[in-house]
Amino acid sequence: MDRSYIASLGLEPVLDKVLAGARLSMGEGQALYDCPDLHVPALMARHVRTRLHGDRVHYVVNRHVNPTNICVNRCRFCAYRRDEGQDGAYVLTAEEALEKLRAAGPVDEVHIVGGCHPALGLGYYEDLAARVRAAYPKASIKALTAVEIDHLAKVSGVSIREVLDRLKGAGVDMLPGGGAEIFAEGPRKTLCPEKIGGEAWLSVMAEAHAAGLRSNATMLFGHLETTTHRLEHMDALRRQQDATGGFVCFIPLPYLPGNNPLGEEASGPSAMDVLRTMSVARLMLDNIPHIKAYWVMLGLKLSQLCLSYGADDLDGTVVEENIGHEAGSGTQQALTIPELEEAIRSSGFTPVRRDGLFREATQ
Ligand code: V47
Ligand code: SF4
Repeated sequence: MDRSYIASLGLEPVLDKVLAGARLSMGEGQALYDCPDLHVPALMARHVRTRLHGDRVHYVVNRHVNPTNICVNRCRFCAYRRDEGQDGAYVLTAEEALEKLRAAGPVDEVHIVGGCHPALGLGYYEDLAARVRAAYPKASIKALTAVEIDHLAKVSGVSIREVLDRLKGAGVDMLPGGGAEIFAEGPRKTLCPEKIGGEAWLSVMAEAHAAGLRSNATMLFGHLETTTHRLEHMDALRRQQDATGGFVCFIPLPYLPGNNPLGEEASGPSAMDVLRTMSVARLMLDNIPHIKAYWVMLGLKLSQLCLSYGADDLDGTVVEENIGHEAGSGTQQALTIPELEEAIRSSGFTPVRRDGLFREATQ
């Protein structure tokens, strides 16, 4: 592939900007989505990921804890939530959550996320975070999405800033990127009408960054949205990042259609769409350092391919995952360190073990 081939596709100006490290416009992002040859955005994205990370691919030794699946919201894509009293509904005590963590052995990151419970208040989560911090003094604690933070503020009758400050005081380092879904109002109203809107999600993140917490950002794709909606989502994130700088990693999540009502209308993105979206994300999000190929939802093989399309992180050992698996993810529940490292090496990259904030973790 040479410059004349890229020029024949009308993408030479985009190539020049990518090589110069200049910001791509929405129109240029659209041109990358519309380019008939998937390998053109891929090569550009690979150039950027190499500039940022060399041949390094990150992974994390982590454990997910889902404190409750009881949720007042009814997102149409969710297979995880339950009503209070419904079969399978649960709330873990802090001790039960700790027990699950202990069973996983040493971890560098604890990922805490769950439903918006109608009554569980800030005290429960503060206590949980403090106990996790005491048991794992060095691990990163990544806890509660912007949606859960907003919900907790309402349930506990305190400000969002107070929720954030108290969680930080209890040991939380960062927020996971969930709940962003797709910011565009049209699809968002159909997908998750009870959830806070895109602006509110971004505003919670801005407050988190101001409070000294870092965070990730997700985008759920392959359902009712268009590629323009995806580009708007990415643009909103990069504008937020210009202002507050706290996003560490972007995670494009492929919609999984199992066991949820939306599955009657949408089937999730194709593998080609996943790969292209990784590349476009790497190219558009010039100010977010990391792009994650979340193997739990993508499958390990497609995640490995994503590494050549702009992603530099595979996420982690995980141990137990409910949100994707209840929605039909066919992947296993956990990967070992040797399995993750081998997956990275056999894709042509060098594995780097990290913590939640992407600081190198020692064995
Ligand atoms: O916000 C729910 C998604 C998210 C489905 O920050 C679904 O490092 C696909 O955000 N198909 C929660 N996705 C998970 C999440 C996450 C995961 C891993 C790492 C990080 C991180 C964040 O899961 C929700 C929603 O977008 N989700 N249902 C589904 N059917
Ligand atoms: Fe509740 Fe989250 Fe499921 Fe929405 S995606 S219903 S907020 S658990």
